[in-house]
Order: sequence, then structure tokens, then C-alpha cells
Amino acid sequence: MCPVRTQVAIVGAGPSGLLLSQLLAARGVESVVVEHRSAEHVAARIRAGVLEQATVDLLVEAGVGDRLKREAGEHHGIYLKWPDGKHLVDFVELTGRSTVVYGQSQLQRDLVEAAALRGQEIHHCVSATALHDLDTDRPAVTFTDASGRGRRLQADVVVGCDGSFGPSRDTVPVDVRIRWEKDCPNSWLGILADVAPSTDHVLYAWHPEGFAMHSMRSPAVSRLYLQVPRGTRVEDWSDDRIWDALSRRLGSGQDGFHLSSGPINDKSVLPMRSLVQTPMRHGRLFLAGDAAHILPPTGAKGLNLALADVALLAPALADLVRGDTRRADDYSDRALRRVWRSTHFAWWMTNMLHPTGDPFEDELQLSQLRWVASSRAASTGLAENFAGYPLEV
Ligand code: FAS
Ligand code: PHB
Repeated sequence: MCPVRTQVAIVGAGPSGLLLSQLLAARGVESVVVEHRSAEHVAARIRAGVLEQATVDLLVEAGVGDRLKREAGEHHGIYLKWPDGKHLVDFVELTGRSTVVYGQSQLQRDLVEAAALRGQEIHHCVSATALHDLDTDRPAVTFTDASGRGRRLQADVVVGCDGSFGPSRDTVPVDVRIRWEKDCPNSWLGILADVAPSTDHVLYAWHPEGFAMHSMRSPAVSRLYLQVPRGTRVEDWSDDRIWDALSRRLGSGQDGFHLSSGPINDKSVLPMRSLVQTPMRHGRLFLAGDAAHILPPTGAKGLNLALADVALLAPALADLVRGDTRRADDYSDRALRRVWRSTHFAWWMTNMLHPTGDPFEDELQLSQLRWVASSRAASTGLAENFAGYPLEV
């Protein structure tokens, strides 16, 4: 096994891993990234879409925001819709902050291009990734590289940016970690369709049959979601069945709203759950992004939170590798303040918008939607959370 040495070993080349390597390079800190999949596979995954103002500012400052500034659609609010009502929560009017819609796959492409420009070392298509000696000052990551060779990456620090299914969070000893998990009874069935969006802002709809959401990726591509029971198989939903359900739940044909349909070119089912693991550091292992927390996507927080983690972590690691551990010692507590705020908001939005089949719950949810629509205080609360907070709450 031929050992290689770096300052920061990053497991995972998704948005958190690549942005971290970008932020570290800007601080003169060397890193090496190991990734299980090919660059094409990671970039092709259809996932998040909404970026908070603080995230946009972070990406622009990191030097990866040029295309985002040119192509992202600014959205100063979201619509809430229910059978006898519709309301625009205007973030700018209420909080002075805005959001943009920019697909995660577009952001991933920007991060990959920036990594190539700076000559970032990334090992794709690795297997058998394992983390070692995390409670020493010589931690390491071993893996089998794409050519089948065993590799050992020695580092000062290891960062787990390996998402929901990576090995990092399980490497923290059971008697050290606390893991909070809460499964939702629903999943989301998401589609990407070649059709112009039928709404100018992201539209969240409560309907007795189930939640639906209309988002977008460009003037010609729509992104839409349906609440489906947990365990739903994507093959159980034909294109026609999907469009029929979306049309009913989004209220097509009512109040001048008409849902346009078109060819569906991606379909997937996303189980919904909340998970938080603390602490987000163990010795020389730091966790960031989905490796540390998973949120229901109803609050559009997953990606934003992942990037907020690394915005905190990069300066802390730059200090750590130069001998100053103070910010690294504070990382977990500081990051978790935002993690819990985002986790609560995602839970609150999910419980307000997803009917459970219980008529009593239906009335509570409808009352909450009418309250948010009629109370400036309530809609400001939603706007503050959705449009996001400064990078450190
Ligand atoms: P990621 O999961 O993006 O990246 C982790 C990387 O680590 C992956 O590339 C993986 O291949 C790699 N990896 C895993 N195991 C490894 C190993 N053993 N060795 C090396 N590499 C390894 N968020 C929203 O806000 N809105 C949405 O609509 C939304 N939809 C989603 C749909 C799905 C199917 C999923 C899974 C998540 C969704 N999310 C959504 C959340 C998502 O956007 C995440 O928050 C975001 O990808 C987090 O980025 P990372 O932390 O970098 O993790
Ligand atoms: C998306 O555009 O994919 C999106 C928008 C809002 C959400 C989740 C996903 O809450």
C-alpha cells in the first residue's frame, strides 16, 4: 500500500466535499478528496434546488458563483396553496432576504470545474474506504483506487463529507455519539420534466389527497414532487398517473392556474427522515453535510446546511493545521445551532403540509396555513427560516 500524505483528507466529492476543498485551497491548505462514484454520476444526481441568500454569497465569495449569478432564477418568495386559499410569502418584503433556484447538479458542475482549474487531487471510483487512527494526530484514510491498488492517505485531519450512506458517521464510537432519528411516514416522488414551469415561484400545495410541490430548474425545465406513502416504488407511478395527481393537488383549472405537463426525463422516490448526529467531531475526524444530518426536503435546507457546515469548518481547519485548535474545538457546537434550527424548520414545514389521513390533523394543518397567510408575524417567521439566516445563527 503506497502511502500518500496531505493536510486534509476529505471523504466524498459531493457539494460539501468539493466546496470544502475549494475553501481550504483559498487558505493555502492542501487536501485530497476520495469519492466512491464517478464525477459524471455525482453530477447527474437530481437533488436540491433552492439556495439561500447566505449560500449564494458564500459561493460567490468562494469563486464558484459566476454561472450561478448568470443563470439562477431569483425567487423572492414561495406560494402556499390549499383548497380554498393561496398566499405568496414574500421573503424580500418580510425580511429583506431572497432565495434563488439553481439545481444541485448545476452547482456540482461548477464545483468540479473549479476543482479542475486549481488542480485539486480527487480519486474517483474508489472502494473499501476506511478511516483510521482518528483519535491520534496522524489519522488516515485507506481505499482501493480505480485501478484496484490499495492506497493509504495520511493526513492531519479527516473530514467526512460522505453523505447519508458513507462510512464516516459510523466511525464515531457508539459510546461517544448521540444519534437522533425520526422517520416520516411519507416519501416524495420527484420528477424532472421538459416543460416550462406553470408558476413563477415555488408552489407548496396542501391537498386532502396529499402534498404536492411545483419547483423549477430553468425556463424550460420543471421540478415537481408528490407526497407518496413510504415504501412507494417509482415503477408504480406512470407518467399519466403522476400528472393527474399533480394537476388535482396543485389545483389546475382553479383561479386561473393551469399546470402544463410534458416529457418526464427523471423520476425518483426520496424517503423522508430527520437525522442529527452529535458531536460533529471526534478527535481528528470532522463531519459535514449529510454525513452529520439529514432533513426532510420540505424546508429546502439540506444542501444549504451542508454548505454552511463547510463555511464554518474551513477556517477552523486552516487554524488547526497551523497549530491553533480554538475554532476547531468550537466547530461542532457552532454548526449544531444551525443544524437544529434547520431541522426544526424542515420538520415544521413537513408537518404543516403533509396530510396524515386524520381529519383532526387536516383541520389543524389548514388552520396553520390560514394563520401563516393572514398573520405578518407568522409569515415573517416562515420567511426568516426559509430565506435563511446569516451563516452563523
Ligand atoms: P452528498 O450525499 O451530496 O455527497 C456525498 C458524497 O460522498 C457522494 O458523492 C457519495 O458518492 C460519496 N460517498 C459515499 N460513501 C462513500 C465512500 N464510502 N467513499 C467515498 N465516497 C463516498 N436537499 C434539498 O434541499 N432539496 C431536495 O430536493 C433534496 N433532494 C434530495 C434527493 C435525494 C435522493 C437525496 C439523497 C438528497 C436530497 N437532498 C435534497 C439533500 C441533498 O441535496 C443533500 O443535502 C446534499 O447532497 C448534501 O451534500 P453532501 O453533504 O455533500 O452529501
Ligand atoms: C427543488 O427545487 O428541488 C426543491 C425546492 C424546494 C424544496 C425542495 C426541493 O423544499
